[in-house]
Amino acid sequence: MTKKKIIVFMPAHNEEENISGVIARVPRAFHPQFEVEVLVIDDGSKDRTVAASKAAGADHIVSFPHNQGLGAAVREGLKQCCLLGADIGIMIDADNEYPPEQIPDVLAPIIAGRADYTFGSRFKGQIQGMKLHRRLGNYTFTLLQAILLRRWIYDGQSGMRGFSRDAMENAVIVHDYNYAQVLTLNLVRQGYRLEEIPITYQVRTKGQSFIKFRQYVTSVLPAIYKEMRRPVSKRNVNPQTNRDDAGV
Ligand SMILES: Nc1nc2c(ncn2[C@@H]2O[C@H](COP(=O)(O)OP(=O)(O)O)[C@@H](O)[C@H]2O)c(=O)[nH]1
Ligand SMILES: [Mg+2]
Repeated sequence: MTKKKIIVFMPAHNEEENISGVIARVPRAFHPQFEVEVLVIDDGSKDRTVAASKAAGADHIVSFPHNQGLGAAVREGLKQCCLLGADIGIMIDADNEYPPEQIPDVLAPIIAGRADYTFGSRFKGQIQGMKLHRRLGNYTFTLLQAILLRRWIYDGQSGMRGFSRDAMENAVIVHDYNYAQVLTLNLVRQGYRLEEIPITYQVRTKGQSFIKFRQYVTSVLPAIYKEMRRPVSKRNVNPQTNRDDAGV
């Protein structure tokens, strides 16, 4: 029997100190029906991110010649997963903050066919080292998404997310700077089923976060507005529980 494919992809910008640790921790044989491959999207790194990824055993590396932004890198990751024949995709930050050991947990609802889009949720799990201002920022942007989607969300900025093939094919990321909020607004509005799984998160010990408060707010808020103004057509992903279809 030919196996199905899971691709674990990592957007990375100057993560030479962290990425090999993440790649080494990816479980490769946790499910008898799936093979697991690793894809790195190197967003114009100026350090040894690519060499470190190769040495750590990455199966595929796509390099942008110039830095394009995290939203552009995740968009490319989803596209490459489809081109490489993945049945399921999962992104995980390359900075060693999220637990690759929990990839099976985060993918379980998709493998079981009960969800199309999953998060490793820090706020449902355990957090080590997150500063208060980051925590408040996370709460605020998560609450905004919950209000816009009229459903509870725990961790709207998670850097660990699983996707069904269908969700990967139809996801739209409307800006290049980031993906966190607009991707969820897009997929949930299309009717894809979201589930959040508790994970353990450890703030990075090497390298720096790229997030600067002013740039984040001035990039993310207009993108959320742009996404919410876009009409999306509801996909028939889950006729049983899809509220719009409930009375049909
Ligand atoms: N593609 C891309 N990825 C980036 C960029 N800056 C950071 N990243 C990656 O995005 C992920 C999250 O970045 P990070 O700076 O840790 O953000 P934080 O976890 O929200 O503080 C990591 O894997 C980074 O390597 C960028 O300009 N482009
Ligand atoms: Mg990080």
